[in-house]
Amino acid sequence: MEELDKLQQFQQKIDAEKKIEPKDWMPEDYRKHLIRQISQHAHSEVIGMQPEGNWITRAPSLRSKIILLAKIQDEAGHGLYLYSAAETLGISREEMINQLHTGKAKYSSIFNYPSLTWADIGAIGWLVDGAAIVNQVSLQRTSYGPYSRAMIKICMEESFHQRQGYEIMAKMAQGTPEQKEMAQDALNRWWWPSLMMFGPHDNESAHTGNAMKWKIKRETNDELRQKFIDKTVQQAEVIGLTIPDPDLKWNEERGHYDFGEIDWEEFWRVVNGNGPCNKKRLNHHKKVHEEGRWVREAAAAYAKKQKNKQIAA
Ligand code: FAQ
Repeated sequence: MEELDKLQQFQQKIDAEKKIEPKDWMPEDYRKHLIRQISQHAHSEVIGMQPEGNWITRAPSLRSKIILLAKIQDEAGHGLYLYSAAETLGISREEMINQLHTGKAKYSSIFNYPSLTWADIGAIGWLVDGAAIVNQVSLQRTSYGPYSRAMIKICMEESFHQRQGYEIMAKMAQGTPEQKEMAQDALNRWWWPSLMMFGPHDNESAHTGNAMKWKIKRETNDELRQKFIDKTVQQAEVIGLTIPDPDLKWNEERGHYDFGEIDWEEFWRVVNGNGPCNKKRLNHHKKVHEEGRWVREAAAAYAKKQKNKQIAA
């Protein structure tokens, strides 16, 4: 009875749009659901640095190099806010990294595609950050306080990222025919994987039911995907690029664009570890994590020393 009362009060709080904070009572399933989603979100931010890091040394100008460096550094920061938010739910950073390394925890499918040309850096900023913003703006209203606050800060930075990418695409689309071709080729390769970022259709999405009931998610996978498409089609038109979907068509009645079917086989193949770069991304993370062990140990030893000094004083 006591447990039922607590559950009822918890749901009432959620329904009244009140935030759940780390020390509040919460059902175990809510806690686990959040740890899964927030830690996977954090891993995505950190693994997401790899395709862009590939181009730091080859950025075509000092200006673009500085901007790209700042953007990638922001992604590391986003990962840290999110790991901290997940830690408030009672899981350690070490455990989360271990779950990533053993394949228990996922990260976004999108980062398993290669960044082959400089135009890909434009496409990542424009489409991948653009999709991330649509999802994260919605998550600003998520029911868990620390996650919601992390999202507010992240969204402010993310809008610069989207513009950085769109600027690259716009410049290339208005450049030489070869540059325009590179921009179109990048759009062709990144469009469908960007739509996959929103996850499976709602009727195939195992977690959406609970996520919506607990207001962890505020909009479903399909609703967010549609929002992203509606926003992005016009942006492509403005810079003279063509979205690679012959079925894309404005539907006056629905007030939305209709679009073609996503290749779900490809999606699940990538999610299950068999995309073009899955092994490379994970192996790189493991290697760098091991190489950085001494830094973490030194920082922890220094913190301990400072604490002991304070206690002695
Ligand atoms: N990739 O039942 P659902 C960024 C999994 S941040 C891989 O629908 P849910 C910034 C899902 O985990 C990008 N796996 O799941 C940036 C579940 O498996 P599980 C990351 C996927 O959680 C830009 C299973 O399929 N953003 O890009 C994917 O309700 C540039 C069933 O799916 C976030 O993480 C996928 N695309 O909905 C950084 C946002 N989709 O866990 C660097 C927060 C689904 O049972 C450079 N997360 N799965 O093993 C979310 O909004 C949700 O977790 C979804 C998935 C929408 C991703």
